[in-house]
Amino acid sequence: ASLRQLLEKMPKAELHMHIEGSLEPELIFALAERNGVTLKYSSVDELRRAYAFTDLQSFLDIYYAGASVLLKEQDFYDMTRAYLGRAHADNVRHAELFFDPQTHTERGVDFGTVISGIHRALQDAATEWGMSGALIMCFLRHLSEEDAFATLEQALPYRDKFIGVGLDSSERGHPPEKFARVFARCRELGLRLVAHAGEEGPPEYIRTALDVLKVERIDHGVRCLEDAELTQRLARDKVPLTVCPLSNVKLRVFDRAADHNLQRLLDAGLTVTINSDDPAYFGGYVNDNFTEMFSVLPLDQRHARQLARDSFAASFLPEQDKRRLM
Ligand code: ES4
Ligand code: ZN
Repeated sequence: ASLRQLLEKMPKAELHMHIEGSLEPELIFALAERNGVTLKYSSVDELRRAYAFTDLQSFLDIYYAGASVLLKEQDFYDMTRAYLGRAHADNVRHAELFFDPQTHTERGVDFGTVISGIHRALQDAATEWGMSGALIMCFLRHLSEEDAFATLEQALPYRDKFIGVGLDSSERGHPPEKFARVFARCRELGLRLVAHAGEEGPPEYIRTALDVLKVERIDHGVRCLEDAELTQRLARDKVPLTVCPLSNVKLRVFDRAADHNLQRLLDAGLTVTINSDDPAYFGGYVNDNFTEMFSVLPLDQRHARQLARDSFAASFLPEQDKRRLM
């Protein structure tokens, strides 16, 4: 079989996907209509044309505007169902999804509405497709530590519906240390910990995410290669990096796909996984991320199998489930 067929067919886990980033323009317009929300854009095409980003912030502004159409439990269900169906078609067998409660609670949507709709779609995907899934609640790092603590309080009645916490949104100027105390509390609660670091921010943020927040995976982390000592540590400790190639190109972390450092990360002995980040905004789902990288970089079948295996190894699945899926 061709390399492309192998990439598409091989079972994989997706570990870095913001569910709000899976809202396709068509669904944004359908939900806006259903909920009587007025958008700044007059058509699907006009909205899609606005997806010309210059950096992380220019994307986040549009991403939060798109999420404004989500009001009811069914909206969160429909969004998640659409993503899981698409992921199932890409042979994703396990998905760990980020969600951003503060984007919704700030607009007056109840925390329970958000998590119940998303969680119900995960249950249905498990029943219908045998897909497993889990939720990771992200704190928006441009907001305060106090806001993060208030969000954690709202989440506690739903503790059985999510497995961990993460940190996302504007990275520069919002170092991991800002959330040291809230992550310490989450750790005491037995939550799994991850954080976005080293996407636009410096390698130092990767170091403090590990040392201060005590995260188990780094989301993105591509800028680690600027620091040889940090790179060696990540390799030695097998800290997974959840890399999102098409995202990095769209947000100009790298100018072109061929400039992406994925091959160098692998050559450095790092544990890397391939993910879609915000697939509706960045031009593709997880298989598109694989096929683009394998078409522009000299990667082979062995790399493909390693990336698939590490996607399960780096997941928060129990060991026996990992072994079953790998
Ligand atoms: C995000 Cl690409 C990226 N980086 C940081 N925060 C995010 N939220 C959604 N996508
Ligand atoms: Zn992300």
